[in-house]
Amino acid sequence: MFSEKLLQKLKSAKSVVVLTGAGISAESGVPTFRGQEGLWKKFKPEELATFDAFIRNPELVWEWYNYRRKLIQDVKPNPGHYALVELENLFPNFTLITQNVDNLHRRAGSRNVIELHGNIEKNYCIKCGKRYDDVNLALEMKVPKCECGGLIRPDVVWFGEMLPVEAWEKAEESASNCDVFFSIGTSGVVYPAASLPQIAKMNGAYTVEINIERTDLSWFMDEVIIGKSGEVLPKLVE
Ligand code: BJW
Ligand code: ZN
Repeated sequence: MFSEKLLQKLKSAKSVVVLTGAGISAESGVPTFRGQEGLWKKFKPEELATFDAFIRNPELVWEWYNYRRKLIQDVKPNPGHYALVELENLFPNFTLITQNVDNLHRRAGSRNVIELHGNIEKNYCIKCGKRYDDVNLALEMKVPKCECGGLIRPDVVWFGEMLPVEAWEKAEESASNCDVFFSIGTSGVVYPAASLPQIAKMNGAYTVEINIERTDLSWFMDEVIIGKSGEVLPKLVE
């Protein structure tokens, strides 16, 4: 399943970086974004995950996030998440960069986690910026309003919005300075996250993809492992 080259690279690696996408949580029962099962009520993520969509139809967007919040509360991390905790224990210099907003890496026990696209359990007011991080409020059926009158939105990154600056800088820095870079369960179509494997490669890292199918990133990867992350990753840390 793994090449000699990869095992050798890992043996001598000082720094390992992992980028994850929705695919790592698929085996927990969290739907991915793209592909048939990824669609919620026939909407594409590009039609729901924007500020314009929220302003046009806050109820619809809020309903989508509530559906996902509830779903996430009811699921558990899977063997893929736990294997990444073990991988972190093996390398003093380990960074887990995730595009996921579902908290499952932290719930599994990962410590050095960079959340590039925010966190679905946190919220803030679009008018005054006041934070509302109580999940119970988030689970209200109607879009809650701030004391200032502004609508409250999930603290996630929508299309056309900047990624949190500090998270992005750390991610770029760790990708530029690692020996082995894993891209796991991401289609690699959403930027700038999808540029991290390329940044790692340009800076000399050994790049490895783990996915159930080839992606837009596969062509430049040093190694492509086709398989479920919940099955492949536990074998890697055995
Ligand atoms: C398994 C598996 C198993 C399944 N095991 N694998 C044209 C060109 C380039 C860029 C742009 C462009 N036009 C616009 C842009 C910029 C835009 C972008 O990239 N768009 C592209 C879609 C074209 N990017 C942005 O807007 C970003 N911001 C930005 O660029 O700021 C600068 C700027 C500022 C102002 C104006 C313009 C630019 C922000 C992007 C934010 C993305 N947000 C979302 C929603 C987050 C909140 C939420 O969760 O609701 O992030 S969209 C959604 O996609 C979510 C994900 O994190 C992200 C990535 O998806 P991911 O994780 O890869 O999931 P899938 O479903 O795509 O793939 C799952 C994979 O798993 C598949 O490959 C499966 O095969 C695999 N799999 N089971 C292993 N068991
Ligand atoms: Zn407010």
